Amino acid sequence: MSQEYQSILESRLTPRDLERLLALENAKLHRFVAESIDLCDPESVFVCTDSPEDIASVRRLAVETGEETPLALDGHTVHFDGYHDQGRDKDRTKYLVPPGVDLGASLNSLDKEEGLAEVRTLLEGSMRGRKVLVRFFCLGPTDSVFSISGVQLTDSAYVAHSEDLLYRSGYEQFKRVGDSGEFFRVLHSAGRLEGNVSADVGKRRVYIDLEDDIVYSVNTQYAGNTVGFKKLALRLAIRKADREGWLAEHMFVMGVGGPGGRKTYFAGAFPSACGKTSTAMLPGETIVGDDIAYFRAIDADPRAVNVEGGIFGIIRDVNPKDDPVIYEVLTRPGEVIFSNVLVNEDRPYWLGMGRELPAEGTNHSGHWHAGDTDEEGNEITPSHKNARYTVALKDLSNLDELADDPGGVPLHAVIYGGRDSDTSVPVQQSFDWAHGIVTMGAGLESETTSATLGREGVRAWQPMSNLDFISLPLGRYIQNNLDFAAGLKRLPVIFGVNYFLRGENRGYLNAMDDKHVWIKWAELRVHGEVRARRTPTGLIPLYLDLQRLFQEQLGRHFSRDQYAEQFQTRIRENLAKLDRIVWIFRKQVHDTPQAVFDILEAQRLRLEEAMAEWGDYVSPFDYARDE
Ligand code: SPV
Ligand code: MN
Repeated sequence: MSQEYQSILESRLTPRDLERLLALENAKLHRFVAESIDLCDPESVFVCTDSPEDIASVRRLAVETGEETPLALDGHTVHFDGYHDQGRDKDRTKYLVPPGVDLGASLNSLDKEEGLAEVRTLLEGSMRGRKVLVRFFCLGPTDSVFSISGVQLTDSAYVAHSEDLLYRSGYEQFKRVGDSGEFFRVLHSAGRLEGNVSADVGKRRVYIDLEDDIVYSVNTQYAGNTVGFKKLALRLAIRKADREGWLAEHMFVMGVGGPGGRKTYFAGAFPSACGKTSTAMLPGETIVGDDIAYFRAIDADPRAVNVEGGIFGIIRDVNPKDDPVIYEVLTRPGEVIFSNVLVNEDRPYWLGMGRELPAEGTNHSGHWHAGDTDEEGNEITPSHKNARYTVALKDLSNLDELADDPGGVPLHAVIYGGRDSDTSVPVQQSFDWAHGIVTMGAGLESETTSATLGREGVRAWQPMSNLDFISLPLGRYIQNNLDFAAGLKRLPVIFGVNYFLRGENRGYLNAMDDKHVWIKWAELRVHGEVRARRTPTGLIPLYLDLQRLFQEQLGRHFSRDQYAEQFQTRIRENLAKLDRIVWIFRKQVHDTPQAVFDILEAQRLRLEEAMAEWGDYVSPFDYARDE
């Protein structure tokens, strides 16, 4: 180690912490820690190992600093982010790129030197008077071809505590690997605090240095901007995957039961707040992960892992009927961090929990009464719409038995879904891998939600639900997805779903649990056990199969009229969507693969032919049955 780093570390770390850090023989790591401490100037440094005592001390610290407050049930705490720090800040999340690198118009990037200078100025002295926690994690299962090591420095014990629940420990892995291998680095400071929340959110920055695999985040606490190994590292992983020939995706992974006790593994991409976690949590099925997946071909077999070890889930609408598994975890003792919920007499409350909420309490706005408005006159909801819970997967009764398997799970199917009120059918299978990747993945649109700052309900292009995190020129990222199929001995089957179709009076056409039927149908299709109808946009279920599945799965009747309304092809809307998508691929993406245009054009021709024959809306009963 250079003399300079050594002397910084020796003067700032206690002998115990220094010894812990030096036990990891990695010069690049030592340098990162020394430089970060020198820049942020914390009062003390805690190097956290994987030991239960160390992990418990982080949990205690989060309460001591006041970032978390214990609630009535044992193990439950609540954390509040500032009123204006309640979602991912897309505008101020930027890629730092060296001169000459062009990521394309849809990616937010900034000259590297300029960005580094700016964020370093904001980080300078930002940790004064506080303790910095140095944490080590492993993305993906440990001891696996999927494993990626990561180190995070943060002055927020809440962030560090969340990471304990969300990631597999990585100190021992760093020790084993030593100086070999790449790793991700994250530096976070909540910045100046007022009442325990980041005070300077106007100077919030999340900058991602793609060359050096370092993320900087400052003046924010919301986990999506600060828990480095969530979406921030996903952006780094997408680059690494591109270099090494695998995929990093914004997807859940789950096991779906089929006839005879069979299990079929699905990965699914949905934009934030569009039913992703509740799909992964369907009662009776098993969860591997709810947010981020890595895919690799191992001996030509497609395999998937959950990058994480926990869930940072949206709590809104978690109730005993719609999300019984999570509801149970949130209402019994056990380690749970609630964030931005309403608290009354030490109990958490949230929108859609299936019971009446108190008319006052403490929430993300401070002390709250029903009817309170903010400075812009907007009504303050009792809990924030993006309020969350953080739990470890090991505390769930439905955790899949292969969740930590170093070889991952076999990837049998991929689902893409968005929030689409008027265009796509509830479920359809693609004609083949490329058709699914292009029309269901790359062409996905979704209406915006409260998981990101900004206006809600605006239709936006959301390729693979990953747009916010794609760190490559988009065409290249899509090509990587197309190429993943090459040479596989078994191809995952691709499906498109839409849980948000609305009828004439704008009401939703589907109940929340209908998704279970779509998934069960898809499971049968993977094994070729039910037939389908061939429409211009994909293969849809037969009515009788859905009628049977609704009865078996939900004990409900599914009528022919419901089928006819939900599964009709809305030709006009589909053509309008194609126009929008083709325009984006022509004007906004500078490296669109030709295959994208070819596949979209073929879809247009099929839609136009159907329109010539049947008109603007085609009944599903009009289509022939496919084998
Ligand atoms: C999402 O918004 O997609 C999340 C939460 O999963 S965040 O950590 O904000 O990304
Ligand atoms: Mn997500």
